[in-house]
Amino acid sequence: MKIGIVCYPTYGGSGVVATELGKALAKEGHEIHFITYSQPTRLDFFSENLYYHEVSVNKYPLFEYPPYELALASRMVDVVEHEKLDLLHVHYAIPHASAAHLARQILAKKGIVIPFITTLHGTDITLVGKESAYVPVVTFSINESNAVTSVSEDLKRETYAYFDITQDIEVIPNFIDLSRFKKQKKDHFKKAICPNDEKLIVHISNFRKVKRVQDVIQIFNKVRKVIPAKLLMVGDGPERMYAEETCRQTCTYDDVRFLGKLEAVEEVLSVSDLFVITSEKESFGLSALEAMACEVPVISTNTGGLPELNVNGVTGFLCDVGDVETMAARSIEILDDANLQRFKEGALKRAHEFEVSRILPLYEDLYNRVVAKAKAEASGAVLK
Ligand code: GMT
Repeated sequence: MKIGIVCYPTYGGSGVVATELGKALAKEGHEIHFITYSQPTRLDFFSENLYYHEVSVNKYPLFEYPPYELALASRMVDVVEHEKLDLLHVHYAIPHASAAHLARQILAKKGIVIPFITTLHGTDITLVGKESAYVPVVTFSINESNAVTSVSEDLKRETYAYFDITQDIEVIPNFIDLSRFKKQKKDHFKKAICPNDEKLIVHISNFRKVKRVQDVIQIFNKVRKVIPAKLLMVGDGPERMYAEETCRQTCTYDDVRFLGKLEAVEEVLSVSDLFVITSEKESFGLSALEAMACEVPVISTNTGGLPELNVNGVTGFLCDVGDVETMAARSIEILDDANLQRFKEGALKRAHEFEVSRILPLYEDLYNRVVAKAKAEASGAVLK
């Protein structure tokens, strides 16, 4: 099948999922065309089945806000027409779903049938999508999609609760490539960070407000009073500066390292003992799954889709948002040498349930159904 994938090419989870999905589909022999404004971060190699089409927006002086959505729709039209695509799969509702709808209409006028699938990732519904300025467009473009998927049951519930949705939403969770995300032997790295055999706690995110990174630091400060520990903060974003400031003030700065954005997160995860994710909202928690695949137990909040991934008492613990006291106590429990191995094994076992080879067929099955239905509808329309 020839599939166009539209996503944000940045470090965010939705872009990662879209890129990894495209790569996995290409391996299965599908022809994948990425349509976005810059090369997706994890798409930095050559494969005969992968293509990248850049969307460029001219910064004409008249435009205070360059019309990206229109440039994207036009590029979709161009790629569908010339590469003879069967399907568009857009990740993140805003503005990708509405641009796909526009492209589909333009192509229909040319007699070309192009169904589109929208995958909801989280903040496109839980934060940005709920802004009243976007609600009508988000609702409309979800309802107009040929199919809609969400990355968790919770996100599906939330979408139905907030928007007037007439469309079926299929849940297809995030997935993991276990050939890449696996515990590697990096003893020298562990020794360098934890010279006295301290336990290593890690947090990975885009440091947005929704991640509550200050909670991570509070938890760490409580844990290190009981267990010698170090903290690695991976990623970058608006809250990083405040987080660093807090570390300086609470005198833990020497024990905390801010590593910024890292491509090979699996190397850091390979030497970590505990992953902490304190988000206020989290539709799935791909970073927690990546940690689990590297045998790292997870302390998470019990919000959004996290309880669908992190199994309380088995792969880690689930705690109320902001309850740093309990999160610290549970962290200490996991890091206790009498328990740690059991949690590591639980985390890895659970990660296997989200292996890409298990999830990919769900997308392929959906693609086949959507394309077949669109073709049948089109031929029915012609016959009438
Ligand atoms: O976590 C982020 O802020 C990035 C965001 C995105 O849209 O790129 O991630 C969302 O999509 C990921 C992939 O489906 C999910 O694993 C994340 O849980 C979700 N983030 C939130 O819901 C906050």
